Amino acid sequence: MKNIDSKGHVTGKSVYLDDIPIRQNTLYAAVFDASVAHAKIKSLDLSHAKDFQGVVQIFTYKDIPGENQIGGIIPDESLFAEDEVQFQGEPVALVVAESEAIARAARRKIKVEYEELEVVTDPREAAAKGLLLLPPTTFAMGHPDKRWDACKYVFSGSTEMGGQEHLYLETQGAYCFPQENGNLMVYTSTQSPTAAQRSIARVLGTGMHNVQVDVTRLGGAFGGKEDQATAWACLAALASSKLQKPVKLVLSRHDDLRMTGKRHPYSSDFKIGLSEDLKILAYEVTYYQNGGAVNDLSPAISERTLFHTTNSYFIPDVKATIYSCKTNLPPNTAFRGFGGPQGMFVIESAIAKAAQELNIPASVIQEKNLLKEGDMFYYGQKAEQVNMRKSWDNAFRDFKIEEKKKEIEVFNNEHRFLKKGWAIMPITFGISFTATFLNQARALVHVYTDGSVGVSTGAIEMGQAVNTKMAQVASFAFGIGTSRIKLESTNTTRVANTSPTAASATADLNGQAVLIACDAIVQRMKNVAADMAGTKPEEITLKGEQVLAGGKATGISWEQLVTEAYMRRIKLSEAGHYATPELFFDKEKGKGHPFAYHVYGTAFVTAKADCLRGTYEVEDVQIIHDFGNSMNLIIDTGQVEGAVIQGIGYVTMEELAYDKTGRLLSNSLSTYKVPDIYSAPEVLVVKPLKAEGPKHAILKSKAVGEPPLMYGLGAYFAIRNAVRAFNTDFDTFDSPITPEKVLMGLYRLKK
Ligand code: LUZ
Ligand code: MOS
Repeated sequence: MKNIDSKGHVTGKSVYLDDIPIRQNTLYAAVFDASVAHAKIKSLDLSHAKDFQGVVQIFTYKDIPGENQIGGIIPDESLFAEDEVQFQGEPVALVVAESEAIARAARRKIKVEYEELEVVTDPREAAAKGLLLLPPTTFAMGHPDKRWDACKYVFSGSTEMGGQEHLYLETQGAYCFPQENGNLMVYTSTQSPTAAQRSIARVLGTGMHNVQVDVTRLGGAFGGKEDQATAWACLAALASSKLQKPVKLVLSRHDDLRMTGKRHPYSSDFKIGLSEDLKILAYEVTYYQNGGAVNDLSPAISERTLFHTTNSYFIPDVKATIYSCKTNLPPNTAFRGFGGPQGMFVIESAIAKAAQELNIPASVIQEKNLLKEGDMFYYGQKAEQVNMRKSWDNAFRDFKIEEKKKEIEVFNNEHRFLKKGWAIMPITFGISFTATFLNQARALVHVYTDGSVGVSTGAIEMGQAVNTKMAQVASFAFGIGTSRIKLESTNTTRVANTSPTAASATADLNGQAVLIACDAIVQRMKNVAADMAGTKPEEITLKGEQVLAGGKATGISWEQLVTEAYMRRIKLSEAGHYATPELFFDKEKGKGHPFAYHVYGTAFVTAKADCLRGTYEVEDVQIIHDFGNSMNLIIDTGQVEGAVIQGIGYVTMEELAYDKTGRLLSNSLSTYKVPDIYSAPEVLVVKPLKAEGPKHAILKSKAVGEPPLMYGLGAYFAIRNAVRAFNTDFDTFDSPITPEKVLMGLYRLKK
């Protein structure tokens, strides 16, 4: 089944925030933001901007009727700066005017005097100065300290990993208008309508029941709208509520790039110990996470880094510590993978380091330590239905990796300035929000009298086709075609207290809620059908829009059944609630069962480097991916392909640059390059692993959003290996591996 949105997208009829028809008297807002990264505000002069023709009003923190507070996990984030700014791009004032152009022109007339304070942009410097967002967190199993002596080989090193801009096509924005009795209607491009609703209520000093948030779809998000969509919704809501007029606030691309946080850069230290036969016995890692100025989602992202510290390997003695460092950058935030890739990059670097010192391919060490059924993850969860080994073996078989390795060796011997490299990237990714309470969802299902069905859930459609999957679930439950099913917008009055659409878990959580709601309706309908067909409800099945009894046709159609149920005054609506069972986690101990299940897979990646120019190509990416029993292989494969390209961009060409003053230098699409079709690998193969899906996955179809992003890390190591085939002194672990770094590395001498 195709994405139900395909036609709308291709014809341009799909509705995004900017497609919502404008109401009369709509005003437009622009954010005036801090131009320095750390300073006291000595004075703020709004007078010239206020006098600007067409300006209606300018808001600052002084105009907030409730609290100037939008922190999601920890209340440390103000909506507007008060007397101090902490990053360039921090909102200081909101200009509301008759047009967007006027609002943006007028904000330039605002004058601020700053008394500049020390700017810290580097996480290690922040840690050294005690600038932490949170106390450091450690997860451990066993005692690496006591193991080093027993190890035949011990290696240590450091890694750097840059951040990543989300670059959703649709920038952040919101459109609000007042309703009767002080209520507010909010359209906003968010992964988390409930977070927007909650924060708006807090800022306005009102109840959540006075704020209705509605989302049709997003033009992409990738985590960038999990927490960071909230500010813009609050700003538009504040202006709309105060002025009692519709107010629209949409960030320009430049404003969005400058004002919003990104994936967290990490700087890390590792120590890895191996036995003579290359079993990893001990691993110790310290992460310095560049958190930006406030917490945002950093505590949860830190946790996921800790959870993915050992990637796809069993290691008996592990200790991992993370410092979430407070710097004067925009608050870094959720991004597809959510701290996972940063953790996996370090263990893969540690293995690569050991391999290069031992003069063997990293895959030899990887292979010997792959997670097996029943192994204990170092956070206390037992590994079950482990498909790691299987995906690895299938990759070797299906992609003829041994042959490919030999071909590459021959190629490298025959070419002086062209070198190829290869790498294998295994992934193991935990599915569930690491904050256990978020693993819940609700759905509201109506069967109308004509047999058509309306489904509302807490899931946000953001291009990942979750609505298509929800339609498939309802179609499966009712035994009817998807053309009868409509997915409603996500609206806080229909489905309340939603968890963000995040953590790859949205189809699972909301799908189960849809299934529960549909099944309750089906149960009631079966009673009616049994009565109509003169049999028992257990005998009834609904299939192909027909009622079957004992598997045989009854001649009763779905429509007839619905009509009869309605005439008998049977309830044809239901709200389903789902909470993932069996999850728990003790944060103090760092132990528990945080994930419903894991997603596994193996990617084989090859790259070619031009060792005169420093340029490179990722040639092949071939993947065995564990979809479980995919309910929609077209959509799921698309997710893998997109994630792989995004992952490759992350570790190759996407380089965020801030200067020492905390100014984003890569602040436009001419200075921040994302992969295009020319940088996509020539060969991208995604083969599904044949494996039973776990019971907590919706219809046994595994979560697919984030895990495959981490295959992209294989491109880093493949390119690095290609360059090392030319110069083995190129020995750093510094992502992204830009062509500049490759060029500088070609004739680099080991320190
Ligand atoms: N968001 C979140 C996430 O709030 N908690 C998570 O565990 C998570 N994991 C991945 C992506 N987003
Ligand atoms: Mo996310 S990184 O918002 O699943």
